[in-house]
Amino acid sequence: MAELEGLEFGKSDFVLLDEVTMEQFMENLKLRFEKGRIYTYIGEVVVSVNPYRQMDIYGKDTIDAYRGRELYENPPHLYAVSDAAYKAMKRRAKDTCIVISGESGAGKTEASKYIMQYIAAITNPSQRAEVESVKNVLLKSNCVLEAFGNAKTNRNDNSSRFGKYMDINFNFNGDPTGGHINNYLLEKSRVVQQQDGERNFHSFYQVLTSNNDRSSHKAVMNALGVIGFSEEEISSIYQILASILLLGNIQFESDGENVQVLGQEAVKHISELTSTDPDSVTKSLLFRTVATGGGEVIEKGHSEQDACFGRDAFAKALYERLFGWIVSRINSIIEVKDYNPVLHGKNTVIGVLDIYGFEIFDNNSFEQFCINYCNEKLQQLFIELILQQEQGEYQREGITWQHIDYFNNQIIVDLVEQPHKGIISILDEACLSVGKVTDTVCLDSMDTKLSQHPHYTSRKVSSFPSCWTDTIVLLLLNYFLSSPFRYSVEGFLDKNKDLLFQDFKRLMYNSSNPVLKEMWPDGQLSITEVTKRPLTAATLFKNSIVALVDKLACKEPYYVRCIKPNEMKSPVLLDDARCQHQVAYLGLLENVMVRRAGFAYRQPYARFLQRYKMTCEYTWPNHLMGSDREAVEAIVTQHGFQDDVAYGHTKLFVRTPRSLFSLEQERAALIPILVLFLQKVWRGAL
Ligand code: AD9
Ligand code: MG
Repeated sequence: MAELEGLEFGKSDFVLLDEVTMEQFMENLKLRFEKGRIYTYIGEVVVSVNPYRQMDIYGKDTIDAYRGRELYENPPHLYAVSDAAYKAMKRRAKDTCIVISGESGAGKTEASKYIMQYIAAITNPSQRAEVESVKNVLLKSNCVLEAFGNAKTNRNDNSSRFGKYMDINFNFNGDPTGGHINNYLLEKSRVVQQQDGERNFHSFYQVLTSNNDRSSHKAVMNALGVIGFSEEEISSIYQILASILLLGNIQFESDGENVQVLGQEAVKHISELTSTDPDSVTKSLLFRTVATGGGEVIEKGHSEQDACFGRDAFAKALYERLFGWIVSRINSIIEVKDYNPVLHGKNTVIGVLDIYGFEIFDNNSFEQFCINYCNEKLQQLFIELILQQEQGEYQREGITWQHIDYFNNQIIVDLVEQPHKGIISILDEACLSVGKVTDTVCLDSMDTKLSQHPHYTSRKVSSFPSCWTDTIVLLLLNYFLSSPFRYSVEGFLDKNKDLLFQDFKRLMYNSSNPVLKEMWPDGQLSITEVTKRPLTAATLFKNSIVALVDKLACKEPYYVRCIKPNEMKSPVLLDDARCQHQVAYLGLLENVMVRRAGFAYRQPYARFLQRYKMTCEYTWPNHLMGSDREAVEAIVTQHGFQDDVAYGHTKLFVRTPRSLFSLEQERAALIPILVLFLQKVWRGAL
C-alpha cells in the first residue's frame, strides 16, 4: 500500500483548510503542485492539475495499491475515484458515472484514458478471452476517436473537438461486457477553416505528412483492425478523407451568368473515390433542385458564392457523417449482445464523460455558445447531485441535516433553452422564417424579447466599448465568473441552419460504395419529401445535452475537476490568476463549503477504528469495548471532540476537519514509535 502523504505536501483534502478562502485554496493547490502532488480531494471529488510532464504514478504498483481500497487509505488519485465508482457498481449494483470537466488543455482526455486503463487493469483476473477482447476494443477506440476528432489548437496540441460520453457495461462478476459511445457536437467548421497556428483534424495529416503523424497513422490502422473494421470499411474511410481534401482544391469561376468548376481533375478523382458519376458530382456542385410553390421541381444554378458555400458545407458534412459512422460502427461492435438479466444478473454501467469545458475566447461564436450552455447544464447537475447525495446520506444514516442555500443556475439555463422565450428558440424562429433574416435582425429580436432579463445584455441594451463590433450579444452566463461572456452573433444563423443541399445527399446515397451509401440514408428523399422545418443545430445539440443530463442524473456521480496551471504548457509554473479563475468558475470553493456545511468527514465505524485505534487506551493494543461503534465513541471522547460528531447507523460523521486533523497528527507521531516497538517484538527483544 502506498505511503500516505506527510504534511509537507499540503492538505490532501481542501475540506481540511483552516478557512475556506481563495487564498488558502490557492496556497494549498500551489504547494501540492510544486511538490508533484497533482491530485487533491474535495471529499470524493478529485481536483487535478495538469503536470505537463510524465509522472511516475500510473504504473502497475500504483494500480495494485489502489485496487479495492477506500479513498482515504491512499494519497488522492484518479485511481481512487475509479475504484470507488467500480466498487459502488460491483458491490451495490449501482450505475455510476465519472464526470471529467475543465477547460481546454486541463487534462480531461488524459484523465479519461487513465481511468479506463485502471478499470481494464483491475477487471477480468481470469483473463477470459471474450472479456479481454471487449477491453481491447474499448481501449483502442480512444486512438481512433482521437485521430478523427482531435486537432492541434492554440491551447492544446491534442485538443478534443467533440464531446464524448462512454458507457462501459459490466456483468455480475464485474467484468466489462461491452459499451456505448455518445459523441457531441463535432467542431466540423475546422474541416474548411482553422485559426492561425491551428491545424485541421489529425486524421488528414496522418495520411499525408510528418513522421509523428505517420507513426500515429500506423497505430490508427492497427486499432481499426483490432476493433473489427473490415478492409473495405477502412479503405472507404480513407477514400472519404481523400475526397474531402480534393474538395478543397475545387474553385469556381463565373462569367457573370454561368458558374463553372475549376479543377476537373479533382472532380474526376472525387467521383472515383466516392464511386459516383463525375457528371453528377459536377452537377451537384453547380445546381440545386428546388420545389416551386406549385409543386414543380426545377434545377437552379448556383451563384459563385452559393457554389463555394455548398462545397464547404459538403466537405464538413462528409467529415461529420464519417465521424458519426465510425462511432456507430464501434458501438455496433461493442454493444452488449445476448445479455439475459435472469441468467446473468443485473447489467451495470460505469459512464465516463470527457466533454469540452467552458470556452472563453476573444471572439466567441456559435460553437462556444453551445459548449458553454452545455457546461451550465453540467454545473447545475453537479450542484444538485452533490447536495442531493449529501442529503441522501444523512437521511439514510438517520442524521439531522440543515438545508443550505446554493446558487441555482437554472435561470441561465432557462435563458438559453426555454421554449418560445429562450435564445435557442429565438434563433430557430429566425432560421425558419421566410425572407431574408440576418444575424443583426435576429439580434434585434433577442433585444426586444430579452432586454429585461438579468443575465442578458447586448450592445443595443447597454453601452460597450467601441472596439466591440455591432453584432455582439453579451450574456452573463455563469454566476461564478467575474467577467461576462461575449458572443459575436455573426454567423450564428448559418451555423444554426446548417444547410446542406439535398443534391449532395442524393449524390452520396447513389454511391455504389455500400459503406458511403449507409452514411447518407436521407439522400433517398426527393426534394418534395424533404421536411421544410428540419431541427436546427442548436436544437439538436440541446436535445442531446438534455438526454445526456438525464442519463447522468440517474447514476451515482464521481467528479474529476481539471485545472490548467498555465498557458505555456510548463511543468513548473502555476499561474495564480489563471488558476483562480478556473477555481471560481468550477465552483470549487462552493463545493468545499457545501461539503463542510454538513459533516466534512464520514467513515464506517470499522474503518475508523482500524485507523485510529492506536490513539486510545481503550482500543489499543486490545479493543475492550463491545461494538465497533462503542469503540469509536471511546476514541472520540478520549480526544474531546464528542460535540463535533454525529453517530449514524453505520458511520461516524465529523463536522470540522480540525478534529480529524489532530487525530491524524497524533497517529502520525505514534507510527514511528509503534514501528520501533514492533521491530523489537519481532526480534524477540521484548
Ligand atoms: V481539450 O478540452 O480536449 O482541448 P483536455 O482534454 O482537457 O483538453 P488533454 O487531456 O488533452 O486536455 O491534456 C493536454 C496535454 O497535457 C496532454 O496532451 C499531455 O501532454 C498533458 N497532460 C495532461 N494530463 C497529463 C498527465 N496526467 N500527465 C502528463 C498530462 N501529462
Ligand atoms: Mg480532450
